[in-house]
Amino acid sequence: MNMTWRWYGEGNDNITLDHIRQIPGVMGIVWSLHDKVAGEVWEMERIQEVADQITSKGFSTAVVESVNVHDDIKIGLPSRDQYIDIYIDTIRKLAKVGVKVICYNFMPVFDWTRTELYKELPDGSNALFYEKAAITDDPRQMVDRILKGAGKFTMPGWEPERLARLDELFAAYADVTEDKLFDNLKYFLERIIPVCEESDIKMAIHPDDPAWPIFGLPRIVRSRETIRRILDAVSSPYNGLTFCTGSLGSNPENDLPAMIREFHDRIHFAHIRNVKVFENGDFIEVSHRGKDGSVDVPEIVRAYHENGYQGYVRPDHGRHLWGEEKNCRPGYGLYDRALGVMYLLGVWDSLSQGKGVK
Ligand code: DNO
Repeated sequence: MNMTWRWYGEGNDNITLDHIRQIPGVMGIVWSLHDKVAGEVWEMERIQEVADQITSKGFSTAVVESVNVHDDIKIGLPSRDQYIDIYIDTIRKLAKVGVKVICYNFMPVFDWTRTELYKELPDGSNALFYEKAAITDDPRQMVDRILKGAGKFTMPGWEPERLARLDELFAAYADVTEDKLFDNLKYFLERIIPVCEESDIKMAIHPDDPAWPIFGLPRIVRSRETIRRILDAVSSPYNGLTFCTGSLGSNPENDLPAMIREFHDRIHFAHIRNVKVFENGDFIEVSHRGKDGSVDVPEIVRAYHENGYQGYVRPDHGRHLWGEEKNCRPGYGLYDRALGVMYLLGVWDSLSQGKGVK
């Protein structure tokens, strides 16, 4: 497994590349041009500038998370072709700085959703929480609540500029059913995958988080069947997955190790983290340790290990510890993610004893 770390860029993250260098085993930085909105052109100079910062500290630039997909592509408007052309231009440029995997999502309107950013855990740390009953038909309430509770950093996909257009966005998705969204994803993939094959960049779709429809919007990456349908729709290995155990693990019906065993050769990026799911369906993000939550993290690592997984991995989210609350991006502090790296590598290394699996 090739361990990586998500970094939001200079001046946009409280964690520096020098901090990350001190976490054992991290080989690559997962990066993006975070100020770019979906559909905007990525200039080569900007790409090169961030890639140089990353490589100058000895890290690989192989994973970009995310190049966001414009809503017109998800909705299937005639203007989608022009946005797909821009996406293709970005893929070609990213290939020039050694990018091998692009993580993206196809969730309408929102990226991942939580109802509380700093819910206290029994040990006094705090973490992202999802309360089912707090998600009503009115997304505006949720948005106000999240923006009010936020510190100096936002959650990805919850940028205030974007949320200001909420009513307009909801109206635009009014006729988009699950099947229509799926067809629009297929259309997008059919256009970009040949370019990915030429450029040797693998697309890795991120599952919906939580793994069910919210606010009446369709969600199509949430279970074994829905994932199989997407991978079969365009059968190239360049059409692959970001397998996020926290997102898919929000629904206890998802048998995560079995899904890894089925999809491993199409998983290009693994987000490994734990969630504790309560009986009423609420869930909270907890430490990576298997025993602390509902996701059997050692079994997840074992499923990758037994398949000789060589792809990219990141510890994904962590709790906020030791004064991090509101001083780091929600879910993206330094300490718990660093503990997560060590836990994941610990399990991996113990499985590798004497077997020579890197
Ligand atoms: C959350 C992330 C997601 C992910 C996007 C990919 O922490 O995993 O925001 O980056 O869904 O486009």
